[in-house]
Amino acid sequence: MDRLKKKFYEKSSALKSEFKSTIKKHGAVKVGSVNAAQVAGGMRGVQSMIWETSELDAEKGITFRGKSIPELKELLPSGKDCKEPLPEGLFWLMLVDEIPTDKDVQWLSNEWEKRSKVPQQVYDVLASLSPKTHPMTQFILAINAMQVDSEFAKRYSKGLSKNDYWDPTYEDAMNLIARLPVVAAYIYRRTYHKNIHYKADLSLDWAGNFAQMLGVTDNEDFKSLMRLYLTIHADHEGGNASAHTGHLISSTLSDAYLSYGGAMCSLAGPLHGLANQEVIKWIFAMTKELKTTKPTKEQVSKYINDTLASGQVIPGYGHAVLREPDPRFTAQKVFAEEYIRDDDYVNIVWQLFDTVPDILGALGKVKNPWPNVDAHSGALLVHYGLKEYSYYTVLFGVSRALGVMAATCWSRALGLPLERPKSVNFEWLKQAIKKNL
Ligand code: CMX
Repeated sequence: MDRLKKKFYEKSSALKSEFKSTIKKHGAVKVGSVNAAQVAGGMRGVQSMIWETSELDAEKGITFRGKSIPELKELLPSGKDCKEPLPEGLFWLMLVDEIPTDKDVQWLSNEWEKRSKVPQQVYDVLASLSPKTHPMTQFILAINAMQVDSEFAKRYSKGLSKNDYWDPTYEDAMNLIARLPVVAAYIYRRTYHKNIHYKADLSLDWAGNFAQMLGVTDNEDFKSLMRLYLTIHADHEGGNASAHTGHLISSTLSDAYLSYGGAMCSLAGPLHGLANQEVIKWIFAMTKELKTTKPTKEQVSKYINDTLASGQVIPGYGHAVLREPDPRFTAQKVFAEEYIRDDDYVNIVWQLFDTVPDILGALGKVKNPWPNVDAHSGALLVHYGLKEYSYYTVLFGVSRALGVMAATCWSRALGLPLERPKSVNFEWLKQAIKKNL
């Protein structure tokens, strides 16, 4: 048993007994209530899932095992000659609730390197797809094609004790995370760069290597951006659409590849992860229409109002939970202030930050007029030459695996059951409202 797995086993066994006995003893205790708007409105705020790895607060934003993004930047080991945290460290923290040492993180980088061989059939599946296929569709199919290697599926088919579900789930989680950058970079190169590929550099960390395989080989700042990007997108507690989809699928004992493929179908929606492509697409359309990359505040305001008047949302703004600017937006802004000087698209992102909230606020119905994570990322990627915005959600998807996979290990270790909420029809809801008025 490897060192991280052993640590996870010890921690999760202890919590499992406490979890089981607490629910057995106090399972009937009421811990909240649900109103009619929550029943009808996408279950906003309904507490109905155990998710150990991170927590989202409407005002403070995301914390990973209680640590904010600025704290992660202080506490987690960083890359060679780089100030940004390594995603390996965040995975370690999310999985076993301990800040890893440099040595731990080095071990994890090596471990993922060892596990990174992608099954041939993934390349065969991708070869059968037109390069015009949306990169998220390619990514989802590739993840599902990796299922051929699922340790969980193999061991389950031979007869696996419930107490051991966590073990092959850990193996699948580690293998999936190790392989995602290889697959994602392969999709990028086949789609946009004539199928010319870059080999992994064994001396690099997980994110640095991903930057290398994408083909941005000569820019250390881009590697730094990837380390930050893959850290801050990693988890957003369990209720967001992609994490929740993964959680639901995995509750049926579908393995990590099938459940993560499903999570990615959810991330590919424009109200969720696809918003990162929509933001820069919208900014490009704005600069094209205005015939300038240095628009005035008046021009920007008019463009925002025109978008709203056409019945569309402003991509990158608003959130189902947050009620303040997203700390992941702020982390990217801080990065840009430090690494990038006077870039027109970055400047537009900041101009939007100065303009959009007042306009959305004045509508009187938008609960959160502030930017979310997707408002900033495109301009940073464009700055480093990654202009193919249809690819952006794949980057988000590589990162999100860290949180969803760590949480999936916990779900199997705690023995969480099949998810099965109750649906009702409108008549039931009307009667319930009448009864409780
Ligand atoms: N632009 C215009 N209108 C917006 C808006 C935006 N950015 N955000 C919310 N609204 C509107 C909603 O469409 C809704 O209008 P109707 O009542 O006419 O249907 C109203 O304001 C109330 O919505 P809300 O309660 O504030 O927001 P929701 O929780 O329903 O939705 C979200 C949240 C993110 C889907 C929404 O803010 C949105 O569509 N944002 C733009 C897309 C986006 O950036 N998504 C990425 C989110 C982060 C991520 O998951 O990656």
